[in-house]
Amino acid sequence: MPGPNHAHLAVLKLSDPAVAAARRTLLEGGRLTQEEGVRLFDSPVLELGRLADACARDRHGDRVYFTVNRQLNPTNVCVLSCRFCDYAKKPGAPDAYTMTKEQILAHVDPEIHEIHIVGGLHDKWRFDDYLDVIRWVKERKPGLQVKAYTAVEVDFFCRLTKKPAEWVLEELRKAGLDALPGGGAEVFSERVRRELFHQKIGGHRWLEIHEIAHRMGIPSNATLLYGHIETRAERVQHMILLRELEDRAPGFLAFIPLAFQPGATGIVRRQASAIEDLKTIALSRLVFDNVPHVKSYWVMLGQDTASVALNFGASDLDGTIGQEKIAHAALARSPVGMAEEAMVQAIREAGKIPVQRDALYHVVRTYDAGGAADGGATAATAGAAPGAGAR
Ligand code: V47
Ligand code: SF4
Repeated sequence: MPGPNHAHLAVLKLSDPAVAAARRTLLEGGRLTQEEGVRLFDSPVLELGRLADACARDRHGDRVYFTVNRQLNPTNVCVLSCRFCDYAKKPGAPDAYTMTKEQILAHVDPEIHEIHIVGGLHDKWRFDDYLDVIRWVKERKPGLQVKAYTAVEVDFFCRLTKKPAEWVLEELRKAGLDALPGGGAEVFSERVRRELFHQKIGGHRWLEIHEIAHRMGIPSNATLLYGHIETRAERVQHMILLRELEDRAPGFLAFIPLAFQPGATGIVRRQASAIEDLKTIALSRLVFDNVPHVKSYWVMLGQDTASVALNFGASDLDGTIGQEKIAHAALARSPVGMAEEAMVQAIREAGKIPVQRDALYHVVRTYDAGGAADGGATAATAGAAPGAGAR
């Protein structure tokens, strides 16, 4: 992967001394340390955003990526009880569900390029049931890219089968897995884990599973759940641990800060402010000199903040999604899905060029830059060769 040039960074004028110092560090090929990252959180948000936007533009020009995808959550039955999760239900609970094959296949729309599969740790399912979900989806649409099962689920499959992660990942790949999603990472802090998700794997195991996947050639994403009881120092520490993993075993496609939805969890009274969201997105872009994309996940940020974040270092808007369930179980106010035209329009309104991608960032279609807000999607280029991924 070629590193970014510094054309935008080189000409950027900044007035805040700490942000200007960060610019000099990055321009000289240096990296932000934990201490610098934490201090930058106190800098003016617009200065941080200008620096992060210059970094994103040096990598991707004005291109912002999205995909036409569906989220498939085959079951909300989960044997764990993470305090922040309003989605999971106990076996036998009145609102617990497990989809049939027909219900699963109904998510495989002909026009999608990616399916994102994630769900609960079911008390009755065997590993083969989870493999079947991928097999059925792949049989219905062989070209569809499958981003499925978090490291938490992979670890659960290891315990179900008593096999190592390499074996489990190879079976998933044989069934049709193309990439791992970034969920389940939460925040790599033992203090927070003890408080909010003590039954779930910790940071060490999450990082180990993604490292194994990357070494096997399976790319993945990484998330950070923020805006609950974590500190800013824990957020930056989380990013640096991921940056170190990417140095050791490259394979991350995108980093995705997930804004905690308080819902009925009682953990905090309200969601992080839009300023805190934008600072977290900008900081991510500045810390990750080795991960191609920072994703502005509109489902949890809300459409307005997600759109503004495209000028604060984010270069990806995830996808159209369809029926999102996890954030909406926690009362997220964003729509449950977004049409392709609305995605194109949001990207254009941010002054950027919409690019439709598949799960592995191969370009499906580039829309013209002319910001006509009529949603008219005129293809400038289409069907770029596989391998033309925007890494
Ligand atoms: O791991 C659970 C989080 C994650 C809440 O890889 C919550 O492209 C906010 O990881 N408020 C699943 N978040 C979603 C996820 C994801 C989403 C989009 C794209 C990708 C990708 C990955 O959702 C869980 C957990 O961290 N979560 N409850 C909540 N109340
Ligand atoms: Fe289960 Fe995942 Fe919810 Fe935890 S976050 S309770 S593992 S579905």
